[in-house]
Amino acid sequence: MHGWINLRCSSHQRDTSRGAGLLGTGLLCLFGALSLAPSDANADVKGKTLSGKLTYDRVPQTLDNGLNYSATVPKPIRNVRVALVEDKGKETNTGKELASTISGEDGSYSFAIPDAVTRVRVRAFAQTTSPALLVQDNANGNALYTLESAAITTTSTATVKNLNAASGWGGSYYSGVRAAAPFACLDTLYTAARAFALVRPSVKFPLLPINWSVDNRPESGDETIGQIGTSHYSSGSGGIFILGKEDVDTDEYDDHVMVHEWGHYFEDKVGRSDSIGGTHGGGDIIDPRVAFGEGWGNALSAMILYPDSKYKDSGGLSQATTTLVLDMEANGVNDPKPGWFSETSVMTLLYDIFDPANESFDGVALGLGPIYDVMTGGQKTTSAETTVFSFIKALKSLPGTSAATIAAIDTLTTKSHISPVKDEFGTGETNNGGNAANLPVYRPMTVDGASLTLTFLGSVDNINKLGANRYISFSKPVAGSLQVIASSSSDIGLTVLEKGKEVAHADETSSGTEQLSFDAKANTTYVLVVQGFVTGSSGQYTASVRITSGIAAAKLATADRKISATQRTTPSVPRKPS
Ligand SMILES: [Ca+2]
Ligand SMILES: [Ca+2]
Ligand SMILES: [Ca+2]
Ligand SMILES: [Ca+2]
Repeated sequence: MHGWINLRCSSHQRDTSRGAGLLGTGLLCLFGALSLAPSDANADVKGKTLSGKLTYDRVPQTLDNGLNYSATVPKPIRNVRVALVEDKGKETNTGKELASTISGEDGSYSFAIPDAVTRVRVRAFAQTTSPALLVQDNANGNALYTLESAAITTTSTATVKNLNAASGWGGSYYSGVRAAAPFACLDTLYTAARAFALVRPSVKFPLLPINWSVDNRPESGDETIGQIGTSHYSSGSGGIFILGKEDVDTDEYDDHVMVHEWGHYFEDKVGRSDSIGGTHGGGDIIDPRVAFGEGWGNALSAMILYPDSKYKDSGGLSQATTTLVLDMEANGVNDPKPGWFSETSVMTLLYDIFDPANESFDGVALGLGPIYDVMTGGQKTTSAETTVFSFIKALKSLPGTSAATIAAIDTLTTKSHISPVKDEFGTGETNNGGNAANLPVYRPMTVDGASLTLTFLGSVDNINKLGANRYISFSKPVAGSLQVIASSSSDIGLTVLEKGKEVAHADETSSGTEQLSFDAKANTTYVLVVQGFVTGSSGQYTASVRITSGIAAAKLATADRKISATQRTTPSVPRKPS
């Protein structure tokens, strides 16, 4: 069971028994001056109630100057578990939990108070129930954040007590507990999950832990002390990590950043992503699986936070700098090389599919429902890899899609320099991203047919760039063993995938021949990704590939073993888009 961090108002009885380590962020008066009733000795009143509203401080972003603390507004703490705790005049941890409820959409809560009980506390957990989200301190034993009142005397028939989780801002730095931050994280991702639940009520999102800490900073290392690299989704732990380091980079109020990471959680838990991750940014001609994954996260943030189409990241000293602004609605901006390999093209395209038909080239207004259907339908089951081609193909194939809508989708993709999509393999695509070797997107091969020569671009700066990755599709009418043999003078690796799942992999030598074999199913489309590992060089290099029936010969004897591709590929997906 989780411990919990008590963000309560208790200056009159500061407890030190649990130690600064667990309390971590210290204590803060959460709802202003206490107003205890003059006497709590009278327990005669029957049918007592305690009610109120729970709020947190929302600090808005600006386009140029980071967070604007002077414009802070209270927002309701929605859908969280709220406990009524008996107060015995001692530390609340030992107080008996008398009842629990769920706060309303307006942050309201209400309890019936047992007749004999005259002193209670209200404890709100940073934990929603539907969908299930929680915010924990990864730098403090994954303690669950809570917001707790001081003692409340309940001798009247109806007692009202409102609680506000304060930002802790002291005018030029955080002088108090940042009690609002965990609830800001929670509220943003509650909004994201609810948006889908509203259009598709049957949606089921599994529990999502959100890891936030004042210690979470952009350093690689040990996440249990706050070295989280950057805000990111971790498929390993199934949780999201959010930056919180004051004067460096905080993300709890950067709601687009948070939803972007939630988009990766969405793909992982209810959809599918074949993205290989790695460094990325606007203007890259990148692996189309990465371009789709990052474009999806950015676009989703603006869909959820519509009509705020501008992704903003605040940071720096006093959080007073807006370090990044990306407008999902502004097609072509910061997109010098548009196309199926550009995350900027993908994000503006996806956003236009969602938003109203509000630009000369934008006649599509599908909203979130069809996007959910595609992401959990055709995009999840495609035999190809998850790219803009598989997404658009599935979108155009949704039942009931009119010819006019299909034509309008084609107009939109054309605006992003993507040819009208015919299938999930990008057949007929004409935009080669500046090098003829980048097309066709997938090269069909015949088992026991001719060999194929692939050309790689050694000038790319990372192995997740388009020029380092080539895609082959193949199938076989009858089941049986297949072998793939690829020869190159340079360093390459082979991966065979079935609907995005790896079925075979070979990356044994630094140059020479890679080979693998696997048991192929009948009439099943496989994708072979050949990855070239030469970067930062000049010129091109090739690999010759054959796919034949039978089992590959024993692995070539070689002393030249090397680290595996999985070790070389960045495991998590960096957030900062540029
Ligand atoms: Ca930030
Ligand atoms: Ca647009
Ligand atoms: Ca639109
Ligand atoms: Ca639009």
